[in-house]
Amino acid sequence: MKDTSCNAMWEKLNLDLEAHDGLLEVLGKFYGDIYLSQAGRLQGMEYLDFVLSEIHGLRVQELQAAKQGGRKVVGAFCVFVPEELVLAADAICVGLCAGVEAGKEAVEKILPRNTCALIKSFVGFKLARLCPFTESCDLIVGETTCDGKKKAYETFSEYAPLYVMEIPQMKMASDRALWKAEIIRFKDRVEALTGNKIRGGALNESIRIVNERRRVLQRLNHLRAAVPAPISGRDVLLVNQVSFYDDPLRFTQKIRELCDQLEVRVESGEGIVPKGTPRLMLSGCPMAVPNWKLPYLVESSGAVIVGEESCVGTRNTRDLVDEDAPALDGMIDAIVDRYMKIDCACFTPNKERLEHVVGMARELGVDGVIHYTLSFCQPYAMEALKVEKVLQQAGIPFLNIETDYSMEDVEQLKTRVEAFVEMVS
Ligand code: BJ8
Repeated sequence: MKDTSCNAMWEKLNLDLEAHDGLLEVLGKFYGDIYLSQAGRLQGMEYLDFVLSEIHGLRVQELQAAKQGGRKVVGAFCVFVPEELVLAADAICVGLCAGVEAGKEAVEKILPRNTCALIKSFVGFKLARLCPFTESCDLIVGETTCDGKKKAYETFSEYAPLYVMEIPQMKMASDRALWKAEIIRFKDRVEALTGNKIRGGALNESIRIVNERRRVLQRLNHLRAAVPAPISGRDVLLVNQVSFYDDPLRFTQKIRELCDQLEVRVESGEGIVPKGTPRLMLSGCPMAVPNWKLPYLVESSGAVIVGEESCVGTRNTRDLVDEDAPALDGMIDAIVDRYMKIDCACFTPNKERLEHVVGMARELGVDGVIHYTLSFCQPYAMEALKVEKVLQQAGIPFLNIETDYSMEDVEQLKTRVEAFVEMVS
């Protein structure tokens, strides 16, 4: 993953080159162990391997070229940020990953130690000057989802060009009105940033582009209902992670090709694992790139993951924006309605999520569900108890895992995961 030809660009972006080299080296090693070591991967995965091998290289070069051509780059940490509006203003939207420990010492000087790993990671990447995506952003969009993020953004704004969207906490008519006002405020902000007025034609096109990406991911998830599973959970997690920062048109095309190959595999009754391999589903907090710890533990314990009920998974792809709204106002309403359907644990009440978890588990024919909560994430920790209850009622085995990005608990987690896999086998 180390590409010295990019050094000049990284230097210009003011990265800490030595620490950055170290990060890429560790990432490369992890990727080799966790991904490239898998047997029976389809040719379509070469695209993902290439994107990962160039994670801080080619895509960042593309962003820099776009910026030189006058386009703006907008970063986001949450699936509530409406990418459609960013694209319609001819800007580029990138998901800023926060899936590995970075700059921990510096972060813990300005944030409480008992803050969730995802928050510490994005602040750490900035403080340690390790992420060329963060450094490429003309604007970073935060949101008032959980308390941890909300308060951390106050600190983060001292270091980065930040804009915060107010996310409702309930789903009543007044909340929808608030969310619509926020979408319009965001539209105005993006227009001011880019100098481009968002018009109906461009918005309709960007709605279709983002929907197409969701559709291809829906297709991929649907294929995983096959027995035996045609693709590993690790690989699909990677697909979802890459969806946040690669060019949406290229990504959709490449995953379409991967799905074509998977369809052939399914039709021939082949799988990535033998028939009878325990099928598990993950549910809970998002796993941002390169957070591969739990999926790797699960799949090296004799099970296969066939679904992710998460924002780096079906929560981000389940719902589409209505494409048929005739005018700009109607398109804004369609965006408002689509994003109000997100079943993040920050909402109260959040019964839809429980229905989605059970529905998905049944559809995919899983033998068990592993609920994944990042330590100190109260919304998902609280909902884990509810998820356990509904799954118990549905007769689906459940395992609750709470962890962070460190490797200290790997052995202990492995023992628990292995025992669960044995139990559901
Ligand atoms: S829509 S899940 S991406 S907020 S893990 S930072 S909740 S303490 S990430 Fe999320 Fe948007 Fe919701 Fe999805 Fe807080 Fe929990 Fe940390 Fe979290």
